[in-house]
Amino acid sequence: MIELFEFSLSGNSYKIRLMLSFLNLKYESRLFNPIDKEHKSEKFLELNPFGQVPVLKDGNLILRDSQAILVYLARVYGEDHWFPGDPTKSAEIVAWLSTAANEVSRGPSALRVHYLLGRTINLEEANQVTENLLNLLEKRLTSRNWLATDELSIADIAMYPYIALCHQGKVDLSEYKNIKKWMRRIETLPNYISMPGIELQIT
Ligand SMILES: N[C@@H](CCC(=O)N[C@@H](CS)C(=O)NCC(=O)O)C(=O)O
Repeated sequence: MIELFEFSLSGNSYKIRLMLSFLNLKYESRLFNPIDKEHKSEKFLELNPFGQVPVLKDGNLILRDSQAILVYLARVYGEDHWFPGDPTKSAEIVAWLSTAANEVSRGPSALRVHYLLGRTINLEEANQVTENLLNLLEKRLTSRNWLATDELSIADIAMYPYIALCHQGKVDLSEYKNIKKWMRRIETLPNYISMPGIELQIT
């Protein structure tokens, strides 16, 4: 049995929900409310000493970190396009997983937490990182459908949530036409699921 420890409004948790849905995998959600601090309990720290969601349990295996979980799900349950064995393609995908953990986290994700939850951040830096990231994505998506390879991969899943939630961090995507088309491409895939806060490009 697969179990997912998650928050409903966590973009990193949503990445995994989305991937599980695309892979048509059944799982049991262990939904925490961040206010209850269950993710800091002794019991949960045994699963993830960082005290963060998401955590995935698959039988006896316990995995933390949304990027690592995406790799695992792709390799164990997914077709090759999700995380190809080809060294060049997989390296390109890992570069985007790193971007999701670094620039996305320091940029759009930080802005969202600031405006939604009032967390103190370096606003100037977060806005600068976000602007650089969006310009780079917009340029990259000029002549390609997917971020890392010619096919949908876990790079797209890792990057999508916090870009789709950008407006919650007061970032306007209306001028980023290629990014919007890429989001629409993801949102029209079979088994796509949304999360609270996402404004679909479909309409
Ligand atoms: N690199 C981790 C980051 C996980 C993370 O930041 N999780 C947030 C929710 S999106 C969390 O659990 N925050 C609670 C805390 O840090 O105390 C991942 O990608 O899974």
